[in-house]
Amino acid sequence: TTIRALSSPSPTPSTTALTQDDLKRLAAIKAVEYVKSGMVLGLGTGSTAAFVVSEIGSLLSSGSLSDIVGVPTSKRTAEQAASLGIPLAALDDYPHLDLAIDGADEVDPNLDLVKGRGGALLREKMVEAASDKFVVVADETKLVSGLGGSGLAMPVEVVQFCWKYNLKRLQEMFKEEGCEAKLRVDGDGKPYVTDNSNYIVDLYFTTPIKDAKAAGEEISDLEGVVEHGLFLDMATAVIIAGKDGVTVKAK
Ligand code: ABF
Repeated sequence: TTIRALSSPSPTPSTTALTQDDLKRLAAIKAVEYVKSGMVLGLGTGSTAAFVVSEIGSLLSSGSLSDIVGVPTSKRTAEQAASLGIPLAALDDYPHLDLAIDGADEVDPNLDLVKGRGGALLREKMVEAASDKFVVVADETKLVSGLGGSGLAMPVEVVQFCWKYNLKRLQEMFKEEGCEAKLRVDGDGKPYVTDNSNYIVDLYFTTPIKDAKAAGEEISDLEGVVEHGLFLDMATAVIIAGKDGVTVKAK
């Protein structure tokens, strides 16, 4: 069901067009309406999630929110939250969260997601799976008809040991989708290392994945694969900010 949320007063034609960052911030502001004092919150990773963390920090410092515990999904989110005075904890101490809010790279019509282009997919999936509610924030560019359809990366976190072996197995697994698998590297060409000391193999498809559920299970069965970026049947609501306002799609 799609509930048309109160959209922000649409800019008069004379105002400058909303930038992608404006849309991300609008989605973040809408998502923070789900946050209540006393909650244990999963804090997402990425530029849209960063707006959510910033909003929560502002509400805490203004006194509108209190008694929040944040469980971060990456070291960089932990740093941002700590700098804003958000009390932090880990799943070891808070195995049951009230709500997680995070971004996504792709959102399909069933509210299934591709996540992980920010490299934080393992901790994101652990935190979001431990949350009663998982609200996704995204701008309209993330909407796809089928996962993998954006032609951008679908990440798989793998152990460093024999990563080439797993890269080849992943590419072969999706040859029908025209898959090209690439080891993610950072700015100086060295392999990108996740917060969990693993590598990431990014899968690029020329056509959407036919059966995402089966694909997720097959990827997870590969020895040496730690986690993948298919977040299926996990989101409870997706907040999409577009040029004509903010829409909440709920399961
Ligand atoms: C994070 O949000 C990642 O899983 C995903 O890559 C990212 C989306 O980034 P952004 O909000 O910057 O587009 O959860």
